[in-house]
Amino acid sequence: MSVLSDIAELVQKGKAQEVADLVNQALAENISAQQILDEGLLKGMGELGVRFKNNEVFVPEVLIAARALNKGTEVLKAKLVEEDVKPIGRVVLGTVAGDLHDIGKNLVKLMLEGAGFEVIDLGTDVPADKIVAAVGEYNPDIVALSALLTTTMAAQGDAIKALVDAGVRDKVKVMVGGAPITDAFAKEIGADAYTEDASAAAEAAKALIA
Ligand code: B1M
Repeated sequence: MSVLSDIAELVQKGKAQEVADLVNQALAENISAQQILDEGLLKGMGELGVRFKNNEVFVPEVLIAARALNKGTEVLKAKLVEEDVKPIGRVVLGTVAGDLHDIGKNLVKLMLEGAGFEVIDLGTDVPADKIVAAVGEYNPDIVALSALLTTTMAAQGDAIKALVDAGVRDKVKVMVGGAPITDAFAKEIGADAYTEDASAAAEAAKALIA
């Protein structure tokens, strides 16, 4: 079995330290950070997601797997993020109100930082008024919003409306993403950009501030 399929399997078993060790081993074998992410860490979480949907595993197992995945991305971060680079822009990032999913958001953060952005991470379950307050406090170039549930995607629109109502919509670009989000939905709520994955999010952010 290859180191990448071992990583995918150990993510599903929630073995955080073993995952971190194997990520280090894969880097030592000159496997690219992107490949480790896609074919190891995310593949494992994707497979677990199918078992979660089929009621073969439940919330505790998924939480433990998420912790293992995060531990693996921490190891990759050193590789993906260049140190001592002057920020090219500032992003306020968060998962919207009612939504606790943060793995995709954390990947977006990693990729944005890798692309040279300073990222203010507001965390999960972030209400619209907190996003407006963060725009006032941090004066970001971009607000980036994640949503993973069909029941919380509307909160991205609520956040944009709150920015309009507060008179600060024109000061920032807004990017949205997350599994249920589509380009059509992003346009409908008045976002400036939608991307399907975290790497594309970093590219889109660079284009937005160009
Ligand atoms: Co949740 N969950 N979950 N869950 N969970 C999903 C999303 C679900 C699809 C599972 C399923 O039924 N198949 C389903 C949603 C159904 C729907 O709405 N259509 C679901 C559900 C129903 C729920 C609960 C309601 C379950 C319950 O309690 N009965 C509950 C809701 C809690 C809440 O938020 N209020 C819940 C809870 C949880 C856990 C807490 C157990 C855990 C989250 C742990 C954590 O995040 N720390 C969890 C997990 C892990 C999942 C699955 C298994 C994996 C999600 C994930 O992290 N994927 C997921 C099933 C699945 O996706 N296969 C599922 C990996 C991650 C890298 O992908 O976040 O999509 P993703 O990010 C992608 C892109 O979307 C994109 O980039 C990333 C890739 O590069 N992206 C952006 C994300 N944000 C972006 C922002 C951008 C651009 C791109 O620009 C700003």
